[in-house]
Amino acid sequence: MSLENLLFEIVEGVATVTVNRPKAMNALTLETLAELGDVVGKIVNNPEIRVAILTGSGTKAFVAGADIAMMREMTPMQAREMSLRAHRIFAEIEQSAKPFIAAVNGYALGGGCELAMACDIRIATENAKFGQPEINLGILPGFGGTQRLPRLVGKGRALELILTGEMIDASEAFRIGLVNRVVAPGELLAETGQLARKIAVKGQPAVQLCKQAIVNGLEMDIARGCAYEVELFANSFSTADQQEGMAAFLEKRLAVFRDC
Ligand code: CO8
Repeated sequence: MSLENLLFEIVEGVATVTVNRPKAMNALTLETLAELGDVVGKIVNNPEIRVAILTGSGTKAFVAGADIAMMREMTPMQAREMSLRAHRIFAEIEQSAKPFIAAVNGYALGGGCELAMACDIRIATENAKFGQPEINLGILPGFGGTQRLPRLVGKGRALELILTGEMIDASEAFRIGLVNRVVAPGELLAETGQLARKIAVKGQPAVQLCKQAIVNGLEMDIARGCAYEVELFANSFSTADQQEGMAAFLEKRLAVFRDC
């Protein structure tokens, strides 16, 4: 698929996907979603890619939501179809064994906030703004916001954001745990890249088992989650990386992981 609305590059095992519709604040159309689905599939299936970064082009917006001009004429069936499509892509990001980092460079509203929340880690610039303004359009969040936001920040804060439709700035997003870190705008890609590379040099089986344990375990009660961890932990002892990691520590040298 040729990419008209996204930029995609891979450097040293780190893929960067940039939503590139700056004239519409990087709002997501059906075409943009189709391209995103295609690129996420490539990231998941390409063994050279170890970590992915999602960001928006320009300095104003990460993604200002689904494209309102496009949604305006939608029937309920079409809205359902678009919501389902996005849910499938966002679930693929979440369920992928590879870590996805959202580099939030401006407005992350509606579907944009939901895309950032489907990622595993969020880093925002000082000028970033987050919100679920769907209520002001007479609809509700349709790309997972009603589910992921309360899981990230708690029921009360999620209800307040979703029912008022008000935006919060990056420092408030940091305070409530919606983002991991806030950085100066000029430092976003360097900081995010540095974090991605720190993860990319780890042994991939361990990275993948950690993500699996946390993402799936969060949906379980604590007893089942801990039992799940026991099984994944045991699996990690069947890897060459476990032998290498422990031998390297005892021999006082850096580990050379082989991802197996
Ligand atoms: N859709 C379409 N166009 C947009 C969008 C959007 N979401 N956001 C901005 N634009 C366009 C504007 O229309 C404008 O276009 P033009 O220059 O042609 O007039 C251009 O981008 C620049 O925007 P502004 O002039 O408004 O710039 P400001 O700096 O004044 O404001 C804001 C920036 C605050 C981001 C403002 O544009 C805004 O509030 N945008 C809408 C945000 C919003 O409501 N997002 C939620 C959309 S709903 C959603 O995401 C639901 C997801 C689930 C969908 C389910 C499937 C059907």
